[in-house]
Amino acid sequence: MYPYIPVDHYLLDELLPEEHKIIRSSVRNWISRSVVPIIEKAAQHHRFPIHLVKEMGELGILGPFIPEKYGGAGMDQMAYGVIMTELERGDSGVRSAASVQSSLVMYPVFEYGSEEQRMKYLPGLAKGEIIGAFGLTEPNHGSDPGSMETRIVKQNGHYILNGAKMWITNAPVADVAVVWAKDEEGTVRGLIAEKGMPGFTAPETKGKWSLRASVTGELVFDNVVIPEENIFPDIKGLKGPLSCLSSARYGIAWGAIGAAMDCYNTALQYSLERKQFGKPIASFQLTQKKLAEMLTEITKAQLLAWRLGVLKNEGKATPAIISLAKRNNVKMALNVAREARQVLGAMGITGDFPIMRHMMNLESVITYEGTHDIHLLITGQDITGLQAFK
Ligand code: TGC
Ligand code: FAD
Repeated sequence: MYPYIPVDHYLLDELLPEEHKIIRSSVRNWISRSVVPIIEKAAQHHRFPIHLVKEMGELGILGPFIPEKYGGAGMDQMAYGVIMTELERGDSGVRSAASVQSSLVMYPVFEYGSEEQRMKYLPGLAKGEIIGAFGLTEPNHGSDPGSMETRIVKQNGHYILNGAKMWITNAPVADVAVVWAKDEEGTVRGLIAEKGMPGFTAPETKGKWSLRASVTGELVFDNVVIPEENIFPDIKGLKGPLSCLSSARYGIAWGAIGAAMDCYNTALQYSLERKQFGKPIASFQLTQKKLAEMLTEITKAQLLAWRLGVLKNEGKATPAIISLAKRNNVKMALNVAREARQVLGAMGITGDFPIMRHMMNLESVITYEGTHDIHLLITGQDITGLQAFK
């Protein structure tokens, strides 16, 4: 394993305020100290290192954009992005845990929850003492969540929840789940289900070849009684869950760069050391082509993420421009991982280096939070005004 040398070919550091560099360096050090030494084994053994969630809470990086009053760090969107890049340098599964907690659980509780819900859940989520999950996808409805079948029905002052969610990050270990379901009028509503509610189970999805250091499962609801106070009062319609996705997709656009940088860094250092035909393989033009193209694509993705961060801070980042960046940067990272693996030859397929793990992880990242093709269609709709989904 090589020392980590992050890419900054266009001196983007000069654009980052000191406070962002401080948080970045604390996350970077934590990844080097607490994640890198254990993550390959966790992935090989298909085990989620759950203690990392509490450690992220202690670092103050869960819900970093949530106001301090509710236990968050009160930081801006650029800080959130910078944190995500560092986390995904460690592993997409670690970034996933942080994405779900921050963008998919804390964000809706803060944005759409009552004051009681905010005070009840946010401080524990920020500390990593409570683990959250987000249930939108169903067995029959992935790209098209608007057709969801999960239902709530009002009865004697509470709601009865029935249905199932699938492919849910953290489901088996979650204490709370933000769940999206349709009411009797067919309107999408959000609610908080708690572990231990009778009729609520969360079986694990086993045998994944991707995100093996992250835990995934189902959320199954069989006549679960949901008290009225667990329903989000302030949001109705599909824009509720989709706005959470905008926050998470923004983080992923930054995060994927971390995985790409780790792969590029590994390939560069390996190619300078490895000799064939009496020379370092880095001296061959074809290796240099791979390295030069990786660096170029990482740099373009960094510029995209940085500008997106500025726009997000200014409230100008539309869902469509977030989609464009998520799509571009994840595909970039997957391409970089594939090229980097080739530079290492046979060694590239082993767990001695992080590349194969990143590559397999990125196969999920390119699928979740909207597939590569769904994001293309979102961009298509943005530029033509015509939607091609249906
Ligand atoms: P459509 O009619 O386009 O939109 C319905 C309403 O929502 C608004 N909207 C958004 N608002 C905020 N953010 C967004 N990204 C939004 N996209 C749309 C829209 O303006 C409209 O508002 P209103 O006021 O008019 O009602 O909805 P549609 O049914 O046609 O669907 C559009 C489509 C296909 C783009 C959408 O359904 C979609 O994005 N599908 C992909 C599904 C997806 O991404 N699922 C992700 C599940 S969560 C996950 O994967 C977590 S991984 C976690 C991890 O480990 O990191
Ligand atoms: P489908 O929607 O069945 O799509 C299959 C293929 O058809 C894709 O290639 C897709 O692009 C294509 N397709 C679909 N519709 C169209 C169209 N209109 N035009 C052209 N092509 C189309 N979900 C959650 O709610 N919460 C989570 O925490 C969560 N975590 C996840 C963790 C992992 C590891 C994974 C793999 C998934 C997770 N998901 C989660 C689910 C994820 O969001 C969905 O897998 C994703 O939205 C795609 O849905 P699907 O898998 O059902 O694929």
